[in-house]
Amino acid sequence: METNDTIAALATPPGEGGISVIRISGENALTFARGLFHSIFDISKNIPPAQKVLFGEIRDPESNRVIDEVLFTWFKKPNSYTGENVVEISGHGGTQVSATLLELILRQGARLAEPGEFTRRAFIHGRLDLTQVEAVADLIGAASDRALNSAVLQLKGALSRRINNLLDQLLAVQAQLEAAIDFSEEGLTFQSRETTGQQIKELKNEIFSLVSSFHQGKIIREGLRIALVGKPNVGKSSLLNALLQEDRAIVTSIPGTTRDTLEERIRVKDIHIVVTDSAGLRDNPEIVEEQGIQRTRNALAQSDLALVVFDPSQSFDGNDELLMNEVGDRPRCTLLNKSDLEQKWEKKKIDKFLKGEKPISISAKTGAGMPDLSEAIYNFAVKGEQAGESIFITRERHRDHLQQAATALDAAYTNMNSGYSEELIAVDINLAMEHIGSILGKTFAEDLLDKIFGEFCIGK
Ligand SMILES: Nc1nc2c(ncn2[C@@H]2O[C@H](COP(=O)(O)OP(=O)(O)OP(=O)(O)O)[C@@H](O)[C@H]2O)c(=O)[nH]1
Ligand SMILES: [Mg+2]
Repeated sequence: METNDTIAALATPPGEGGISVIRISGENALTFARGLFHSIFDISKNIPPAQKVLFGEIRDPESNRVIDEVLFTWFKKPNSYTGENVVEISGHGGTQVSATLLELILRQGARLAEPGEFTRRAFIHGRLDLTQVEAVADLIGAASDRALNSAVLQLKGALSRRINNLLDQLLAVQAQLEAAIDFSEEGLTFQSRETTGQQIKELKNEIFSLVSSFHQGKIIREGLRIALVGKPNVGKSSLLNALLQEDRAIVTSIPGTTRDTLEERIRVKDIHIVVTDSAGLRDNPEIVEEQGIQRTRNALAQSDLALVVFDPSQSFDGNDELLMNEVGDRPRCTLLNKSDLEQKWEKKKIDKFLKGEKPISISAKTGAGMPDLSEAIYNFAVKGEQAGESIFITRERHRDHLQQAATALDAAYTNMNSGYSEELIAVDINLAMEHIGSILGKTFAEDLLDKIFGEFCIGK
């Protein structure tokens, strides 16, 4: 992608609004704006004061027709979002006004920006590292206060500092190893192998603790994914409706009512949740139902938490057994529904599945027990935060690099203890450093950038 031309785009959403902002970035940003913007402060002859707002109007240079009254801001490189010369023009928010304005700027010689290209330039000019770029996308997409908070922390460089700190420590270990390699024959003594080994182990543990924050980080960024599972007719769809407080899913007394998966969003306190209702699990289903059950399995596999629904008012059967097998050891919250009806079996029937977990009695019909369920969901969602980790890994990309770095350090530590040479250990330390560096974008592949910037809209 060309990076030395001047780009322009509408930075605000298209359509009618209070204002619309057009952003121009690149060497010629001011030159292109000069022919269009007129105010008491004559920018055709003078450089406008940086980061100060000027009031004036935009005129079509060919007809001299006034297009809009605007506010004009000039950012001189490198003190701008992209690190390049930037002009921002805020006009009245209207579809035609902003289209005409943009058209005039493009006619001066600017090129229409690609999605995310402004942020991409900020990255290329070192204004943001890759974790901060991702944080910009997360900030824009934040659907809850917690997601916003985490994105801001990351944008402010909290994760970058932690990662840079890891890099510094790895570099120090590397230096020790190099010194031992280079000067070993001169009889000089350095830090002992034990001490270096200990440092490697501590770094590995620190990285693992970041890796394990991903579970929580993902919930913060994307919301908690919950799958409602149970045999047919236990009241899964009724429970979805109760959680949503509206009649969203079809509920009937006929087992096998739900065929397709249904995904809905709810909020428990400040937790953003995606709940999926799907077909009841049972043996020997019909063809359509069979497909539905496959979707149930997918929903279960993708969930962070399964709400496992039993109905003790019906007899306990092989489908309840099937359910317990399907759920296995997944994180779950076990529910005994229809508490308003007479119970046919006792909770001890499922003791081997519960393994000490206390099931929650609810009634999707009367609403009994629903506050307990909300509380349990909330506690599950925030449990990692109470453990005190303040920085969370929110992206799989980060998790994967950290995981691989930790694996490399693990190998280095084992080799250290088995008496292997410093050269060999240095190879693994190097590998760990490459992975950690990749998180910040110190080394990257173009297609990775395309993927990351592809998340952005035009104008960002
Ligand atoms: N008394 C009582 N009836 C309930 C309760 N929850 C659900 N039901 C009834 O149980 C029947 C089945 O409810 P659904 O919500 O359709 O059950 P489901 O698990 O989604 O069933 P499938 O979609 O067939 O797998 C309906 O007649 C509901 O009205 C409850 O808490 N108490
Ligand atoms: Mg249903």
